[in-house]
Amino acid sequence: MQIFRTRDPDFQERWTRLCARGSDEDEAPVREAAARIVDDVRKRGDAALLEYTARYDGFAPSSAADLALGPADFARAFHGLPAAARKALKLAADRVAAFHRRESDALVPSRRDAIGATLGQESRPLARVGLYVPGGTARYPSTVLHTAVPAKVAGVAEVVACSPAAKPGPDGQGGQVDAWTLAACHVAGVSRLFRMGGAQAVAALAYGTATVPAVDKICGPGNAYVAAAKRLVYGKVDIDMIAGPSEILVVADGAAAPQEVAADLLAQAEHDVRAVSVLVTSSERLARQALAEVDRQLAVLPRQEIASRSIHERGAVVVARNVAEAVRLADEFAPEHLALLLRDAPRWVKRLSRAGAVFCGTSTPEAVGDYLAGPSHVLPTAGTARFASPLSVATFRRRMSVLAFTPKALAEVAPSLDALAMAEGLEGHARAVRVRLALAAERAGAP
Ligand code: HSO
Ligand code: ZN
Repeated sequence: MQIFRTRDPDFQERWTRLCARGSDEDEAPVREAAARIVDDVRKRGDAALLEYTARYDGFAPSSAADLALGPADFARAFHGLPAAARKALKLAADRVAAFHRRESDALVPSRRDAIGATLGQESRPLARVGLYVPGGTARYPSTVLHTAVPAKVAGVAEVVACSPAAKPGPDGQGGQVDAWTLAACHVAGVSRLFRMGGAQAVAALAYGTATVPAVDKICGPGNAYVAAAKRLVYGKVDIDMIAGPSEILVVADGAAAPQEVAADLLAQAEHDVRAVSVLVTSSERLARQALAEVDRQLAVLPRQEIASRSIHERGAVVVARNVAEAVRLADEFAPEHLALLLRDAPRWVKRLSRAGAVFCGTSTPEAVGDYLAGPSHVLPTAGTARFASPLSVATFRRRMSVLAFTPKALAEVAPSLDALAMAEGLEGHARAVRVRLALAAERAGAP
């Protein structure tokens, strides 16, 4: 884990490099492979989807219909779990729903203005959305909850999910999706889960196949191929964001506990070898203690191999001159997760504007947000918190503007409208107004 200080002569160079973490989906080979797959599924539908699923997930059902699991499978999985597991899923789902129900639509309310034009906006849920739930080395039932629950709160009628099945075991049996993920579909009200992943899953959801319905929007995190495919299908469907590897930036002062700092860094690092964990601290002593503690905790972490590569290849400790400087750097980094292990954490929030989610104080570990705090854990990564927001109810709704003029209001603005239309050389527009004024005059003059 590299360590450097803001007063080092080469600080700016090192910091800029750290901030510039890109994601591998920008790499040409990933983009090209994703484009080939998307194109193939678009053209050949289920046949291509089945081929890629067999090749990449080792799952080869006899018909594409077998890719889908439904409410009966979800209910069976849910009721097969121990009571404590069912309780945990329900608690998480309830808290996520409760938080997202508090979201407001922030609409422009309909209002009649001085000339008699009634103008406003209304909002409607998307009809059908597709959620990508990552598979691979970890399972993510929490991601089912943190995407499907806000979608249902938004009023989406049909929520379908997809997730790659586990690789077949020694018995050769493929197609397994873990019980917790299926149970989460039950709790969240998912309609169908397709056992498919990668770029082929994104393409199937975007273009539709005989088996997979085309959706209006694809949401949820995935690997580099998924991210590249989402970029490719954007425009045919909407997407939530391009998610890169998970990341955390911890800002800690001298009073922070090194054990907590290290645990938060490792909780992120264990996700993925490409995860990014950064500590920015005002205390040289804490920096040293945290480094030692990371090594101690790594030695006994089950996912040590992944976490160790992430920490050593992508992790960093930065020593700042003071807390204000540390907070300024954190904002510049625009992390997905920003943990403030500071004595007066909430006070610093007003200085921040560029983080996916801010975790204030020692009793708010980032892990609480991953599972059951309430706000969705799908957050902008890779510095996109500069402009992007967390997944929310708004992600699943769209607005439409509604306009209604009275004849008097139209007459009032007609001369200006005419002038604008003629200036653009669009006399047809001008005539569409003039014809109404003429008809209105006729009607008024009629006996
Ligand atoms: N930290 C991940 C979410 C997650 N953690 C799911 C555990 N499960 C990205 O925000
Ligand atoms: Zn996590």
